[in-house]
Amino acid sequence: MTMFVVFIGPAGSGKTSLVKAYGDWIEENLYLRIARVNLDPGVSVLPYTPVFDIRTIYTLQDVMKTYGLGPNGAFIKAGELIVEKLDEIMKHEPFRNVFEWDMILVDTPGQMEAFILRPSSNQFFERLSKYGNVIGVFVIDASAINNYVDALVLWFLSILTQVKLNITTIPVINKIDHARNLLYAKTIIENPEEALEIIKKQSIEGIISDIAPELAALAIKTI
Ligand SMILES: Nc1nc2c(ncn2[C@@H]2O[C@H](COP(=O)(O)OP(=O)(O)O)[C@@H](O)[C@H]2O)c(=O)[nH]1
Ligand SMILES: [Mg+2]
Repeated sequence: MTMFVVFIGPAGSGKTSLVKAYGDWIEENLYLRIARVNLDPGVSVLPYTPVFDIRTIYTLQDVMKTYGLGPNGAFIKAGELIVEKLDEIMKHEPFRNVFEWDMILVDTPGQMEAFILRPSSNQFFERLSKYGNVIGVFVIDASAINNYVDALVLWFLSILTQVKLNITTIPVINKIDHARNLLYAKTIIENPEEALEIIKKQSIEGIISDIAPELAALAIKTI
């Protein structure tokens, strides 16, 4: 069965670059048939050649002009349009003949909150799951992590995304050449119980000291 791998994450976390690099790596090493899909109407240049590109139907500029919106409103509207135009989108490759591909890598809009965190994403993923297995890759920018709590918050965001979309979502630490200190993310992923103990011992002031260990404990339950 074809697998859809959907790249999700905050703007600038490296989703588009990873779709290119991961797809190339799979093609070269595993010889699988890879299709790339761009769902970001606002991107200007893509480093890969998409089999389907939402910009062939509308661009962010089109949406801004047609609906008289600014960039943020247009990103929200563009997410809703994906669902409104779903039947039309599904008539295009690679959706039309999904069985011709082993893996379809889906690049999502730069503004995660305008698509993933809204109802339109659920409708989109429900439809996608009729065509193949769908998994999410939650891309975390390593340079955004400066301590254990930063790592925990981003990990938790990945878990919330999984809950929201109802698809298995794997947190991936990206841009490791830009990491401030890889130890925080590494410990959270490889040994979350140890990270939980460290967070508990840190004498952090405020609400974080009560909530962070509980978030960590909840996150560990989902592994
Ligand atoms: N240093 C470094 N920069 C990266 C890496 N991956 C992406 N970038 C840069 O981060 C910026 C945002 O990347 P992009 O793939 O467009 O992120 P997106 O908004 O999540 O799709 C671009 O300038 C990329 O060149 C990486 O692994 N290391
Ligand atoms: Mg992008």
